[in-house]
Amino acid sequence: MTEPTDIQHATLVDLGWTEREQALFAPFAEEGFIPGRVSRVDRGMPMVATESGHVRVEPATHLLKTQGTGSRAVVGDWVALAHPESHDMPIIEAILPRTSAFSRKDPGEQTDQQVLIANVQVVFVVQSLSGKGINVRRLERELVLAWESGARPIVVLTKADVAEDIDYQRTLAEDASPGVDVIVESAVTGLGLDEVQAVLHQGVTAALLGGSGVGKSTLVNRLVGDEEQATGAVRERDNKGRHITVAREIVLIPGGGVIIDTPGMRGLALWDAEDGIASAFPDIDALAARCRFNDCTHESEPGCAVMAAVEAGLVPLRRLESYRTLRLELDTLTRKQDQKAWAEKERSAKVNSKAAKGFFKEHPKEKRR
Ligand SMILES: Nc1nc2c(ncn2[C@@H]2O[C@H](COP(=O)(O)OP(=O)(O)O)[C@@H](O)[C@H]2O)c(=O)[nH]1
Ligand SMILES: [Mg+2]
Ligand SMILES: [Zn+2]
Repeated sequence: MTEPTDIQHATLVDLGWTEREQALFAPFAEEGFIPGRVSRVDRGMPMVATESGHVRVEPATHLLKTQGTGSRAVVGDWVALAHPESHDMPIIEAILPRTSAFSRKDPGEQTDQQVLIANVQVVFVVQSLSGKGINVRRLERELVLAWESGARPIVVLTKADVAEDIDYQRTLAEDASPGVDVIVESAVTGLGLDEVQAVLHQGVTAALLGGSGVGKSTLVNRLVGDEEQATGAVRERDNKGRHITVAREIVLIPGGGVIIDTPGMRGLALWDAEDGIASAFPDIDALAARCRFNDCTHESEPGCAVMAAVEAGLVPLRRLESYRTLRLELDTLTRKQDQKAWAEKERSAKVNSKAAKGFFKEHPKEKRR
């Protein structure tokens, strides 16, 4: 059985629509809105796959005004479209509630969230085994972000055909990702592709996360089996003539399932990743609960269960250092968020007191009441 991989002719089910979306969409269907899924966004302009084609739509400006940047449609979102006669393009009227959202701190802002992908069940965290090999620090950070999204992470180690020390690298990856499956893969020999394929089936949306050049798009091409069809329309060539992914995009997998390829992401700053850290470091998280002090930083406090475990050789010091670095980053973000919230409160208090003064000036005592 082969599902169409052409997004132009995809059904909603091909796109990942389930009973959940059906139920959420019911009130919009009554209003005559059309359902669709955001397949890509180019400079704020979304493309939406619907049952009657793949169309460019207008962003939901009215949503932005009333609900702020959190209401911007991202790749993977299910949306309700309207097409008033006065408009060239359909308009996003509503975004269905998300089951998961992959976010980071907006690289351009001090304290803003940037949602990148919505409604994925699986995040493939991709690293290359070739060259210098896997980057454990980066892997840990990617796992925190993947867990935080609400999706299930799976580690994929690529380029096994040109790698050395595969077993050693696999052990490093496994030690850095407790409770997470690790797949060793090669797009050249086909090793591990069946394990990736096994995760993908109808109703499942997966996203690829990983640095530039680790082999994400190549993996997608192998899964789809037809390079041009998979990515030809949305890939561009860089100055060396290589294909590069320029936008996050939805690709349909033959046999069912949807995968979202992403351009290599450089800035992966954490955003509200409290739960993500706990899930990515279940070993340290469990130990931390036994420290004498609630706010133990696991550096020099007496009665620190984490340091005791490191000293006993149960947890590598390197892993504790990663944990501390990520915690510190999150705590710094939280502090900045608090400061911003405080400043906003002050400002609105000032505005209010100014307004009150104005009121009393315009309404002298005797005229009030
Ligand atoms: N030897 C080998 N090369 C690969 C493999 N997967 C990808 N590559 C190569 O790695 C380079 C980057 O791959 P690409 O898929 O564009 O990486 P992306 O930036 O993560 O999408 C390309 O030259 C690919 O041909 C693999 O499994 N084995
Ligand atoms: Mg790519
Ligand atoms: Zn401690």
